[in-house]
Amino acid sequence: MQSRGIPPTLSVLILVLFGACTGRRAVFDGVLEEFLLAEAEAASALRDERPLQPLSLEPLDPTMLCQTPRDPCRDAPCHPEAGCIATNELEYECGPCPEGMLGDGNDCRWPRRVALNEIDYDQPGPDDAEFIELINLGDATVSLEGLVVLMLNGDNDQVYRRIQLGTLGELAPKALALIAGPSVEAPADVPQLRIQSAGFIQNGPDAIVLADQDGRELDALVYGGRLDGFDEEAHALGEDRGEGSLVRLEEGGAFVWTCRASPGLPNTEAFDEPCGL
Ligand SMILES: [Ca+2]
Ligand SMILES: [Ca+2]
Repeated sequence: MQSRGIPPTLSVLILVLFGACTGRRAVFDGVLEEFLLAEAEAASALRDERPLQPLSLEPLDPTMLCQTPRDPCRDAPCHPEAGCIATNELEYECGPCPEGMLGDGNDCRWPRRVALNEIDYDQPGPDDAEFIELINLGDATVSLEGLVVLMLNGDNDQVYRRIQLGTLGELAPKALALIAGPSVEAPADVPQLRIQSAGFIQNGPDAIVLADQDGRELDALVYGGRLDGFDEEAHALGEDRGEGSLVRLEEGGAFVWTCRASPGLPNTEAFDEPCGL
């Protein structure tokens, strides 16, 4: 059986082209690799006495052989402010993201300024109107994809419920979103994630942590009592005593008790006891 490897004339042609393209190895190496693979396959088939497959080589475009090497940074794969550094003709590295931004240099983004805004964990009678209200404090619309609410049991520091927020979609600046029990009444245009069971928020002392997909804590609230391991600022200054809820009245401020829960609406006031006056 006769070898169907690279004919001698073709080998010479390859060497000539190689010489013409000295310093432009990237494209040439790819072409040469194709020839070598074809020849190796032919040798293997002869050795194994397998039928030879037709040798199919695409017609060569001479202009491709001597192209200027491809610049891997040509298509600007990195964030514009991170910068791109070509490490060879095929690979690149991105510089660090600008200060304050998150990401790996390819993708840089400002941190999502989503925060806890209100919680109603206790109602008179069955706790079927519990809710957690979230707010986008940033100046840009953000996706809630990847964010998670972790509900921690204060007795053992274990997460007793984990709620992924991706289904809430996007949140415009200063807009609100809700995780709400079955009896909560809220404006229809507020994104809502419904929990169809009463008592999904323990009455405390427990904690709620809002975190992103990298495990970074965006916000935290300790309610119904004190817990070790949390910043002083995370502890609510009041308790939800059936009526009302715990609300934040200013950005980053403490949670205080109010008689009037406002699911899906701005928090506007704090009330002292007694409620209903
Ligand atoms: Ca409850
Ligand atoms: Ca509210």
